[in-house]
Amino acid sequence: MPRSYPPVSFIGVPTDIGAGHRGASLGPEALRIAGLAEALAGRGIDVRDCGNLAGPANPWLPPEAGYRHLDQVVAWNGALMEASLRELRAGRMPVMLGGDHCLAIGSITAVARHCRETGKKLRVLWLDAHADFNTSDVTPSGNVHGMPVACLCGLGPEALTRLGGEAPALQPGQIRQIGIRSVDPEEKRLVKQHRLDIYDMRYIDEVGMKRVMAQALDGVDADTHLHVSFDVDFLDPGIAPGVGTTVPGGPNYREAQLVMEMIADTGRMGSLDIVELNPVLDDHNITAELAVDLVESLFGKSTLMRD
Ligand SMILES: [Mn+2]
Repeated sequence: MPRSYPPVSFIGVPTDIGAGHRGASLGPEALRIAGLAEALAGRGIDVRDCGNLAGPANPWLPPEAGYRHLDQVVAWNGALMEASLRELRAGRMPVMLGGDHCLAIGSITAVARHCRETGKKLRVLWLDAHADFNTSDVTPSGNVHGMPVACLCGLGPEALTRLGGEAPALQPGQIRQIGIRSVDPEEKRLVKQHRLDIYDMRYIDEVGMKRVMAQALDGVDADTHLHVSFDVDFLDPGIAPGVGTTVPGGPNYREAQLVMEMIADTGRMGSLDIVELNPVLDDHNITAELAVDLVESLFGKSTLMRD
């Protein structure tokens, strides 16, 4: 029997406030144009598109005290946290249409708070080329999209680490990072110090994606809320050119499908971010269409009836 999914709410967050290239602000509309709502509705899922959140414009300024646009980043993440929490409390699954990856701070802070309120265990799967564990001391750029994991773990400005009141929102042990292949020099020291569980591309090459996913999902049970933070730059740029920070050597199409299908098999996904899609850099929206294809797999699309 096909698995049934909770009702889904799209929350569009049209900003590139934490990014190093302009254009991720157009991501929500590109995902809509690629047919994301229709694809999920076609699988029998109740989809409500809540439209786009509003927030400050991108002033495109250099860093101040190690951060670019910190006030604007806080404003967007605060609005997103409130919107996500509202959907979670209504029993719906928030699907955040980004926007750049700094928005995971608001999205995951809401999920962490909801899990504390409902007594659920939280596991975050971070699909990305980058570890996103920079701090203001070590960041080469000041772009906050390179810092969300550190902020969620309590390393960062109070306005972000305490977005949900309690800090840290997450413990490093709740996160599994998959597809990582670009970590800044000082960031390497930080992820080691904080013992982040990182399945980098070398490890994926050595043991294979199936074993990687089995390990990353180990311990996920009926009491677990699984949050998937899908940075589109996770994918190999050969199949997904529409992102600002391409890094060669990412998962290919089949590996990415396997990741999504194994997550779907758990039946525990409770929230999702789709971030860093940059239509300005894309080729006829093919990266958005690929993202939609992969998200369908996250929601249980498979070639055969498997159960
Ligand atoms: Mn990222």
